This record gives sequence, structure tokens and C-alpha cells, in this order.
Amino acid sequence: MKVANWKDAVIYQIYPRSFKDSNDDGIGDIPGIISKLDYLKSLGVDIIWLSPVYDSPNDDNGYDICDYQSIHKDFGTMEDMENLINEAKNRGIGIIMDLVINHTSDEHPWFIQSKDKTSPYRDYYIWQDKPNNWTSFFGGKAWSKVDDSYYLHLFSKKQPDLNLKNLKVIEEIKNIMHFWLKKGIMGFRCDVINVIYKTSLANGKKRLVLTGLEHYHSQKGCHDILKELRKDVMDLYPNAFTVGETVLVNTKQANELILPENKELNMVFGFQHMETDQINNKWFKTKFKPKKFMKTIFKWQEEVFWNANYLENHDQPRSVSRFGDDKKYHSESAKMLAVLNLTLKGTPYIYEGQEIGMTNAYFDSLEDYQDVESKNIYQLAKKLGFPKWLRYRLLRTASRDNARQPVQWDATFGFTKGMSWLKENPNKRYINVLDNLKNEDSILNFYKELIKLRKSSDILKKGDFKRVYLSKHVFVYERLFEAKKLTIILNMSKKIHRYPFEIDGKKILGNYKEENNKLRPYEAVIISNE
Ligand code: TEU
Ligand code: CA
Repeated sequence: MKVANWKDAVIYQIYPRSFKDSNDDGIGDIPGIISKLDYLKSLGVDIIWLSPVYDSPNDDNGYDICDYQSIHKDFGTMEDMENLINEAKNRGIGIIMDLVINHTSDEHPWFIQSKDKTSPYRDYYIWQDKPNNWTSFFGGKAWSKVDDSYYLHLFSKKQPDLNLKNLKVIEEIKNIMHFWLKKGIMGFRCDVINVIYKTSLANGKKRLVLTGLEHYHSQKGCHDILKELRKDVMDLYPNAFTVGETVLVNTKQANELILPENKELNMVFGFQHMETDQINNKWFKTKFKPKKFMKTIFKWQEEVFWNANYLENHDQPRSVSRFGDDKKYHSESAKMLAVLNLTLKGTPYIYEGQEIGMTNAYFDSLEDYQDVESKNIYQLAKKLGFPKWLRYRLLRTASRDNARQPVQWDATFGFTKGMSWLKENPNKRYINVLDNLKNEDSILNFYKELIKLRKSSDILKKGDFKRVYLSKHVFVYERLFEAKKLTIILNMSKKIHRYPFEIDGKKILGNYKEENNKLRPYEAVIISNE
């Protein structure tokens, strides 16, 4: 069956470790994913973004790769992977995989050999006699010592940065991309792709986080590499595409990476909307302000050539807990966020479990957290003298484990019959796929209805975006295509609000006009002018 192209598709992210376990070892795996392909098809998924399944010591749950052309035994075999690609294709579902080329695992044979100063692999990585003052995304210094040398790692010390100035490394990357594209995948989600090129290793300007950023953020050398990978690899495969994960980019920098005439990436995940409820960095969360959030989303809709629209992923807290209300208005706010996610201009991305309104973890013990970033930050906070209550707050509000609890398939759990690698959420009793499938008014069935609407609508797939109204809690925007128009009204609060103005048209979703022009808490309405 034909797969939708990336501009018309609805894309679903699978974090394989937490999706579905087929052999009860407590870890999600590829046969587990295959067993859920019909579920994904019925949801309306066109393309799956599969987070890393390659061989890895799992210091960063697979984002530390030690063999790019392999499958980690926890996830299955290469045959399983080929089977997944084919079974998905038989259902008209494409697959993109994670391309992690900023760094490898320190257990990759390249790095092991590079520790020898005379090895031809020495300058596959970035070695110096002494460190500069750069700091890591995961807190602490960005350099670690081996013998009498230091190597750069922008992430964990077990994720040494590759040297993308080395043409041999570029050739290795091309081979990796060809290897997977030849197996029939549709492309790549490119991990931290705008920090891969370090123009200089000079000391950076002192920053609270990411000292050194100005030497590697969105550099010209990065653009040159992306143009080369596009020309020498991606363009050889029809319908193949790339979506870049691009930290700290503004709309101008996003466009430089995705404008068709630049021939680099097809789209990028920006973070600016994800940074509206924090002070300086993700660990210092502030109270969510819908207006600040939506102002950023409107700006990206108006200024960026084509958006990759997402509200959560394996690194971010759950959107219903963060931007909605996972207590009193759980269903209403999850549905309102679904309307936002699926009516914006650009390709919508849904993260596993978002379609049933899975919530943050709310772990009550430190031992429950598994994420390397969270553990590093907790220890750094302890070293800095943060009181225990504050250290816990950092984790409860911002740990990536909030997004990594296994998918709740039924009220008993349904993910595994073994001991899950990460503690499941007790709210699985009432937030789970099976109950959602049975309840026609569920969040899951609302997603199905919305995805069907989106895929049948040229206005939503191709139409222009126009902001109409932005207030403290109520937001109105239009999607326009030829003479057709959809007006989307969102109440992003617990309060009841009046409609900001009369809107003529036919309600195609929501309860417009049946409540004498009132918007109920977390009400979302779509009105058509046809
Ligand atoms: O994340 C990039 C990154 O900067 C993350 O630290 C993210 O911005 C932050 O956690 C937001 O809360 C990518 C992958 O998505 C992440 O899972 C990896 O840990 C990281 O790169 C290193 O590969
Ligand atoms: Ca398993």
C-alpha cells in the first residue's frame, strides 16, 4: 500500500523500550511493535518515527550507539527489523529511524581504537591535551579524560562527539544512511543535528548552561554537511525525508535549515514553544502561561516554511500534565491539545501514549528515575546545595522519565507480564488503550476522528494559517484553502469563557452555540464556512 508523503502524513513516535514487550523481559521490542501495527493503522498513523533500536550500552537509552548497522538484542534481530519495515509497508505505514551522528557510544569500536594516539580513528573524535570551558547538555563539564588526553562530549561522558571535520567520518555516515534506506525506511529524524559541527574549540562565553554554544550552534560547516548528505544520499531515494531535532533555533535559523532552495533538511523540531514555561533552562519550570505558549506557536506558524508540530516526545513532560489538566479536566484538556496539534499548518507528530492522555510519572522515590540526564542533574543540584524538596521538584516537573513510562494497553498494564524496566503509572487503571477503544467519547476515539478529519481536508493539510485572536486563555486561528475556511477556537483554561466574537458557520467539532456562546473549560471547537 502507498504511504502518504511527509507533508500529508500523521507521524507517530515510538520509544521502543516503552511501547510493547512481546517476550516479557520487561523491555519493549520490535515484535511488540509489529503486534500493534493494526492498532496504529486504525488510529490513522501514516509514518512511524522509531527512536534508536541499534546496539548500545544504553547509557542514554540507545542514543549512545556502538554499532549503527545492528539491532540491540533487547529489541530483537535484524530480521525482526526487516519484518517490521515490510509489515508496516503492507499496511501503508512508512518508517523513519533516528540518525544520531553528533556522537557515538564510548563503546563503539571507533572510539575504543581512537584512544590510541597513533590510531587512524584518533581524529574520528575530538581529543585535546586539556579541556576548554564548555559544559554539557546533561550538566557538568563537556570533557572527560582518558590517559593524558581529554575528549569532547556535549552529552553524557559515554557519548563522545564525532569529529565532523573529518571527511572519513562523513563517508561513514553516508554508508549508515544508505544501509537503512536500502532496507526500505523513508528517512531519518536527525538527533541534535544543528550542533554537529564545531567551528572552533576556543573557550566559550560563560553561560548558566551550555558554555561554548556559540562555537557549535548552527554553524556554516553544519549547513555544508547537510547539503552534502542531501545531495549524496537523501535525494537518491524518492519520497525520503528528514526531520531535524534542532536545539535553540529561532524561526530564521529554522528556515535556513529547511527552505527547499537550501537543499538541507525537510523540516525541523523547534523548541521555542517548549521553552515558554521555564526560566533559562528546562529544569526551572514556571507556571504554564497559555498566551506566551500560543504566541510562540502562532509566530512559528507565520514565519516558518513548514512546521513539525509536536507537543510531547521522549524528552518532554506529558502535554496533558504540562499544558492541560491531568486531574479534573483530563479528557477535555487532552482533546483540546489534540485539536491544536492536528489543525496547525505543518506535519503533526504524536508521541506514544499521547492519544490516550498519558500523564507525567509523579514518582515519589529517587530510585524510580532511570534517565541519565535526570540523575546527572539531581547530583549536580545536590552538589550545589539545593534542598531535597527542590531536587525532587526538578525531577517531578522536568525529568524525561515523565515521557518514558510504558504505554498503558489495558487496566492491568498490558505492556509486559515481566518486571517493567521503568515503573508503570498506577493510573493505568483508568487511562489505557483498551478502555479508550470501548468508550466512544474517549480521547483515543477523538484522535481517530480528528486524524480522519485532517486527512480528508485540504484546508488542514495544505491551507494557509491566519491568527485571529490571542488572549489570556482563548485563542482563535483560521486555516484557509481556496475559498474554504476552518476557524479553530481553543479555551486553554479551567474557566468558562464567552466566545470572543460571533463566528458564522457550521460546527464540525465541539459544541458551538449549544451553550449560548460559551466555551466550557478546555473546550475546542472547529467551525467550517462551507
Ligand atoms: O536530545 C537533545 C537534547 O538537547 C535533549 O537534551 C533535549 O533537548 C532535552 O532533554 C529537552 O528536555 C536528543 C535526544 O532526543 C535525547 O533523547 C538524547 O539524550 C540527546 O539528543 C543525546 O543524543
Ligand atoms: Ca521485550
